[in-house]
Amino acid sequence: MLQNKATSVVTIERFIIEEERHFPEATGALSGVLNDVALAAKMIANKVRMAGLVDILGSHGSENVQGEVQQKLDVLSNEIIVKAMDHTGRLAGMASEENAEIIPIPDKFRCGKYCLMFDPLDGSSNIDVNVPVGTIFSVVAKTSKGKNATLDDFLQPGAKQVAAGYVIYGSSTMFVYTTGQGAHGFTLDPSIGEFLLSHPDIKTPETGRYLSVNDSYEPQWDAPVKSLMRQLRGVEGNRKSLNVRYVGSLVADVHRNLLGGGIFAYPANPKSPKGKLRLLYEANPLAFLVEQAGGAAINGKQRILDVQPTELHQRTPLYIGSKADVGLAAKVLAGSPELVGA
Ligand code: AFP
Repeated sequence: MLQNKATSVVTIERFIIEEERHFPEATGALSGVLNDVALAAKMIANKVRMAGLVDILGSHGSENVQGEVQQKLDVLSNEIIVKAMDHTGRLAGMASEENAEIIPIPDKFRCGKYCLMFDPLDGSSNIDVNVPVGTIFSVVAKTSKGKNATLDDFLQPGAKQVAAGYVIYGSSTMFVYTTGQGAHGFTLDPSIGEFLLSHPDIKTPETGRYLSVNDSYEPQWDAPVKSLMRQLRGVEGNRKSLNVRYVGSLVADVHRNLLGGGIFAYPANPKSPKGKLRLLYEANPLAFLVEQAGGAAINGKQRILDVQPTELHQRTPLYIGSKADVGLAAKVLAGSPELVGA
């Protein structure tokens, strides 16, 4: 943890500008995108903080494309991000977990060279019980020729991401991001409304302390997944047992494991044959970030960042965290039938 002096804090804006200097050809557009996401995050943080005080809790009544009931804050957060990003001239299109189709840049605004994908408020079913929630985002460069982004621009493997990160709305609000130059964390100082550098160059431990998995699916897991979980818990094989910690809010689980070490797993099961989590909005950005911190992420048979996406709302099994723990998962799961076609 960085000890800032009150007079020498590093704001996220300053850090992003200083990072940009490593790329003499940079136009500043990507820095602008990151700053815009940080602004949207502050607005969402404000709404999340007020959630218990104003009457915006509970289901909004509509269902998103995944058939899940939306919370009001999902809708608000989605709108906040779209409105913060659509007019800047830096993006050629957006894709959100909450929208079935690509979100185009309105005709009245200029288009830019980046595409933004995001899950505006992940873990939103936890809001009613005051559990941390998060925003996850991913940025790729547009590769198609026209003015507006096309589906193919969004369907690039995670290895092509130019930036990714998450915001955790917890006991404090943190913004953690990477542009491929390490993973860096900033904590929101609400008194001045700025994200301040608090966790420069995060390195996740090689072997973890925590295992995060929803155990209630155990009867539905296949044999290799069951064996992996038993090994991670130290009841099979000769590994030291991990501590089980599962919030059920992906950003909170991944954030804790990023700092403390460990593995988060969301295996496939018959109800979710390709897992529950989304490749583009959740797995890819978190995989990029965790790899930059020295960790790893796989779907069980291959590195998440190498998966070629085929659809916008594609789901994937996910095993993410400390290198040694994810390495064990890769070994144990090799040949697991759940992964066929994943
Ligand atoms: P919600 O947004 O519906 O709360 O889902 C959260 C989530 O997508 C992710 O944040 C969790 O890791 C995962 O689902 C939890 O799923 P289970 O309840 O099946 O364990």
